[in-house]
Amino acid sequence: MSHDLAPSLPLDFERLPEASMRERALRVRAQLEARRSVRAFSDEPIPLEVMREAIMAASSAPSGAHKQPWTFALVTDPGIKAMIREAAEREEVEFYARRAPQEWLKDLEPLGTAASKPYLEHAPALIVVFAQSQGEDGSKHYYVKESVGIACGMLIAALHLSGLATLTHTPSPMTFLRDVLGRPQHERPFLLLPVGYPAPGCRVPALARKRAQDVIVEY
Ligand code: IYR
Repeated sequence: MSHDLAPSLPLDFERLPEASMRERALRVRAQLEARRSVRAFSDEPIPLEVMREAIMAASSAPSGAHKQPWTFALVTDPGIKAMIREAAEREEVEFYARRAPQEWLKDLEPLGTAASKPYLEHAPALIVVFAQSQGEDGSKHYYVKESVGIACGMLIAALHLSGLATLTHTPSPMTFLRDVLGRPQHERPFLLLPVGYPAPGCRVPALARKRAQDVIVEY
């Protein structure tokens, strides 16, 4: 059996003194803990170069067999944002009025969410993340949800660390995004992220996060 091993290069890795590792770990935690989901955006424009850099940071995520099974649609066109808002709200009206079970609606109450989604138009940019179920040529992709999920986490972190606010929005179902954006069949809408600056005076729910002892089990 022949093996087609990729050419290799030396790993670029900086070994840090433990004291600076501790310092960095605390700082990274504080920075990431300061991220909040924002539902009220200013319509002020944002530097698109920052968006593109954050998307490319996300696109460096690990993926199954390095297939990089993602496409990021960066939407700033007001007409397209309006179409997305209209289609999303049509689904959300159904969701809140009929589709959602009572328990789900009860769980959403503290967040104050509703079928109206003005941020889809007010936010200066939307990123629609698509998961490619296979390659353009029909080639196999692996661990697609895991890979795209990791890339989305990196995207949210990159945008936050670059000074932008985001919302993780998942209208359900969101297949309409493929039609509105004219994406091919093998691309499945995975996540919709409004991005921008928070509206002046923006408030967020006072939510508690789990403590270390609630989320870490050490063996
Ligand atoms: N997609 C709906 C409902 C919703 C669901 C969950 I789970 C949330 O954490 C928040 C909202 C909406 O966007 O309103």
